[in-house]
Amino acid sequence: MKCVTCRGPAVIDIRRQNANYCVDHFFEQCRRQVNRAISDWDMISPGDRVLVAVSGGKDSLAIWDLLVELGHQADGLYIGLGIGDYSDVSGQYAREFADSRGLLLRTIDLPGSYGYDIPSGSRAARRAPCSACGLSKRHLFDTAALEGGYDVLVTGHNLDDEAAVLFGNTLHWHTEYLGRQLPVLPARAGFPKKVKPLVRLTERETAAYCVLRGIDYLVDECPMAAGNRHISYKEALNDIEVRSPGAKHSFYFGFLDRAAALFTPEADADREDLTACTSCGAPTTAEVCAFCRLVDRAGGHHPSAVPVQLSRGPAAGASRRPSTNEES
Ligand code: Q46
Ligand code: ZN
Ligand code: ZN
Repeated sequence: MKCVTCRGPAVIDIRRQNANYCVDHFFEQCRRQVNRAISDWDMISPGDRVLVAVSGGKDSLAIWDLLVELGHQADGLYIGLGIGDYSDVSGQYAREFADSRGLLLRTIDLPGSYGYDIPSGSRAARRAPCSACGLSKRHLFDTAALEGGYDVLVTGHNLDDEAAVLFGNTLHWHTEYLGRQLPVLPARAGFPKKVKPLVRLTERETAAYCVLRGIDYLVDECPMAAGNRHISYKEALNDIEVRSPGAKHSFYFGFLDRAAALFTPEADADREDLTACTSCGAPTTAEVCAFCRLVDRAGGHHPSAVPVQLSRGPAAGASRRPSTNEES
């Protein structure tokens, strides 16, 4: 197997491109795909302050690494969800990555600051764990990006994620979601600009990128993911991809090119009636936003001070700055 660029020994084949790459040209390929996503959709401008939503998994660490490699000023935000060992270990991977590169990692501890964790909070609130978790993460990432003065919030959604969500939304014709399933959502009152620069790479490629770059990440699936339909959609698409390489790519990018705009009026109309939550000020269609209602039902509370902790680990040779709960 030879690299398509230099004819040296290849370490990975990418069937949808009918191409193999050596280590260096695979890195170059990953950077090129991320750069292309950023420029095609105007995701990040030079000098933007970027906040990366970091889980400790391969995708979020790969995109954080790629953005820094591409010269962007990117901090990370990790949310401790209180999902037992899974959260403890994922937090360690996020901190180790930041420490090894001297990057700024912000952290929010959900149980410590809001008084509930995902397993017990979702039970008390009678919500599926991933629903309570997704709602909590969206609210906290959005709020932290706005309060931290960031220009853009980056998430590590890759092509497999986006194709699987598209598959589910199409299967059930959730047209209001289809109109919002874009790689960029512009900033609006109460929401930061949100972008997904990994949409041109699959999760196999982000995993290979981490392994080849020496990035340690949490391989285990979240224990609360069992029964999540998203996983079965991914498996179905993987089966199709084996027989028809490139199917995921053409499904997702064909949707963006030819169909997404048909659904945006419905998605936009959904968002016209937003007012400020009387409890936290976040945009909502009700008097109190879904996050504040979740906190109440989960038996939690709202923190009196900004709950974001900052830490910048030492790069090689640098001295560690102690964590602080003050905004920089
Ligand atoms: S962390 Fe949260 Fe995921 Fe775990 S509970 Fe579900 S949504 S599966 S990305
Ligand atoms: Zn090569
Ligand atoms: Zn609220």
